[in-house]
Formats: sequence, structure tokens, C-alpha cells
Amino acid sequence: MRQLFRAGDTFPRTARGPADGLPPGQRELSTFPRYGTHFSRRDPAVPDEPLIEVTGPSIDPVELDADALASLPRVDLVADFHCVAGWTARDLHWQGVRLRDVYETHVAGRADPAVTHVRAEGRDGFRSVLLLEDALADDVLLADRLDGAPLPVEHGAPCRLLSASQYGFKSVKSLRRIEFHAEQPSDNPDRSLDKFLLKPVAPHLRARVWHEERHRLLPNGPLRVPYFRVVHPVAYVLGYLGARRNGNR
Ligand SMILES: Nc1nc2c(c(=O)[nH]1)N[C@H]1C(S)=C(S)[C@@H](COP(=O)(O)O)O[C@H]1N2
Ligand SMILES: [Mo]
Repeated sequence: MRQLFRAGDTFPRTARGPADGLPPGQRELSTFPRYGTHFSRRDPAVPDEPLIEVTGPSIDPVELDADALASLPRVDLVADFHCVAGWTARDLHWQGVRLRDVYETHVAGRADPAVTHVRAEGRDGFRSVLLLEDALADDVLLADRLDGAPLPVEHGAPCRLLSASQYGFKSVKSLRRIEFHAEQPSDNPDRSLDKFLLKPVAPHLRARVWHEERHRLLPNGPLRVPYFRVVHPVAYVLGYLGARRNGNR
């Protein structure tokens, strides 16, 4: 299993050139952190099987259980994972099913009016909103395995969204709901702490890593340094301490 923490990854070296294949402003870590707005809170309880509610305009809600997921084609994906705070974990091996196959099996052709956006929600209330076009890409999975093992709790067990070409905040962990919408829904989390923390970094709707779409409004270049020298060290250490306190590592 990939390590969550190494002291050296708290203040990683400066970014290297494009020859390394890293998107603009990203730095490579040797670890795959437990990251996100939960910081040191406990991870949500892990149900025995993924139960993911799928909703859409004029569609009766569908409960995706282990059998429903098993009936869709299995997909292997090796990809780098990029956080908006500037770190990249390289060559992660994911397995799961494509969100596109969920959409085509349960939603396409039935939704009325037609779907334009997708909102994913985790068991901790964390949400992200994707354009339908981005959500249907080849590299968007409901992932239940990582590096050959069941997805660990700190990375979103039993099943998470994984959108490899977008910043990590789209890849909702411990997924409990996928909503297909006919207009853009809000991605504000319910808790006020999260609203406060996320406000200055209001996420970009598309968040394509290679386009450096970090925020809706703020300029990206000048933010790289405070992100990486202030936000990252705090989130990295607190996220790891949270995993320790949960007893996961
Ligand atoms: N449910 C949930 N999903 C989440 C988050 C979160 O706080 N809660 N944080 C997001 C952010 S900002 C990142 S970078 C990735 C981190 O995934 P990891 O903890 O597996 O590294 O999860 C994303 N998905
Ligand atoms: Mo992130």
C-alpha cells in the first residue's frame, strides 16, 4: 500500500520542467496523502457494499449496489492524481466502472429535460459538480480498487469518484450519491467551516489540470506559492494525523 506520509513531502522540492510530464505548477510526491476538507475529522463509516443513489430529472432514483456495479464493464486505469494545492501522486492503478456506463445504463434517453451537469456527494457531505461532458470522459471512474487492493478508507472506501484529468476536488471520496442535473447545481458543502475554507478557493467548474483551471475567479500563477508552502503543509500533516486517529495507519 502506498504510504500516506513522509516528512520530505511536507515541503517538496520546487517544480521541475515539463520534461517530467507534470502539468503546470504541480510537484511530485512519493506518497499518496489523505487529503481534503475533512482534515482531522473521522472518515465516514464504511458500509459493507457501495450503495450509491443515482438520480436524474424525471428518473426514479436507482440504488447502485454491488451487483449493479458488477454488471457494468470493469476498467483498469493507470493515472497520476493531481490536487489543486499543487501535489501530484504518480502512476496510481485504479479499478472500477466508468461513470459513462452508469449514465448510459440508468440515465441516458430517460432524463427529461436532458442532463447538462453531474453532482457527486460523499458520506461526509463533500460535493463536486462536473459538466456532463467532463463526467463522461474515459478516465472518470467509480473506483473501488487502488494498486491491486480494495480502496482504503482514507482514500474513500468502498467506492469513490475518480476523474484523473481534473483536480482532485472533483474526485469525491466515499461516494453516496450521483445526481444528474438539467442545470448547474450548487457545489457548496453544507457545513459552514467548509464554506469558510473553500470560499477563497471557489473551485473551477471544469478544473482541467492541464489547463490549470484551479479557481473560477482568482489568478492561478500567484497562488501556487502560498498553496504549496502554506496550505499544503497544513493539510498534509493534519490529514495524516486524522488517519492515525481513525486508526487506519
Ligand atoms: N468525500 C470527500 N471527498 C473528497 C475530499 C473530501 O474532503 N471529502 N477532498 C477532495 C480533495 S481536495 C482531494 S485532493 C482528494 C484527495 O484524495 P485522497 O485523500 O485520496 O488523496 O479527495 C477529494 N475528495
Ligand atoms: Mo485537493
